[in-house]
Amino acid sequence: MTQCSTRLISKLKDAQSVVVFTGAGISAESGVPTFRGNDGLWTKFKPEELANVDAFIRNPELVWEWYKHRKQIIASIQPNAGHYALARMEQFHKHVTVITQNIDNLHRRAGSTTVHELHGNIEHNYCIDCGKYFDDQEIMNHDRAPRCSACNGLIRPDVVWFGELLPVEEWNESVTAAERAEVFFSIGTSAVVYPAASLPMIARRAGAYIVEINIEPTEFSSRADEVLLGKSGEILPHLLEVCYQSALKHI
Ligand code: BV8
Ligand code: ZN
Repeated sequence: MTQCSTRLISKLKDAQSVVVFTGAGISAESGVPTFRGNDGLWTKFKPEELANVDAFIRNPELVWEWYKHRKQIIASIQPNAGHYALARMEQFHKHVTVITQNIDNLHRRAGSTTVHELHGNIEHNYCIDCGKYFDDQEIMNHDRAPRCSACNGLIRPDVVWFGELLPVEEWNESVTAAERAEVFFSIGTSAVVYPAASLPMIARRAGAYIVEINIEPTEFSSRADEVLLGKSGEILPHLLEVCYQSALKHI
């Protein structure tokens, strides 16, 4: 287990505001497949065939088959020790902001209260013509691509596809949080999808202490102040034990 440094312990002891930026890796130990790992989703499917609006209009049945498969996985799993450790972090700082690229809702289910979902939420759906909202109960029993009860338009999952803008408020609040962070964690992300992947650099430029947690080095690792190599579901509970217990002893 990679140890966290005394520098990180002292940074966390005094930090008012901590930001945690997460990607698919933090949900891997819950059983959610990642995108770019060896067993990643993009090794089986091509994002350009599935995660963009043209693909959806061209072949809504294929895209719905993929999202229904992922909805079923996500409905059957639980947050893991990493999600719960982040939720517990809130008792030690004035502000803990979770900024996630994940669409699995696991941070909220683990108890995190400030969560910005940059790429949407797979449990939400809406009509592409009139915008009417549909939750999963209303659409999951359709065999074919579900249609809107109000205007018969195609219903889509409320996620951000390639080439689509991120939700403006979520993005703006995430940038503000990154600029204010004293400690910024980047956890379980390959940091290759923009603009989300620009957040660690925004935080670094604003003076935050940057910690990366991943099972392997990423494109961003060289710019982190500290890299903790290992599974987030193991490192985060350990980090809570070591960093915060000693912080509590100093109070
Ligand atoms: C945008 C859909 C502005 C939701 C996703 C050409 C045209 C248009 C845009 C672009 C273009 N070229 C580039 C772009 C920008 C593009 C982009 O960045 N492309 C990249 C790939 C080059 N971005 C966009 O299109 C974004 N929008 O730019 O709009 C715009 C709009 C119009 C006109 C002008 C400008 C939209 C991006 C969102 C795309 N949606 N998915 C869904 O179905 O999920 S992307 C997909 O990647 C997911 O959302 C995912 O969240 C995201 C990032 O992946 P990661 O989470 O990092 O997952 P990954 O598998 O890669 O990595 C997992 C990591 O965890 C690994 O490092 C692994 O080692 C680690 N790990 C594994 N297990 C563990 C672990 N770590 C710790 N513990 C473990 N146990
Ligand atoms: Zn409609």
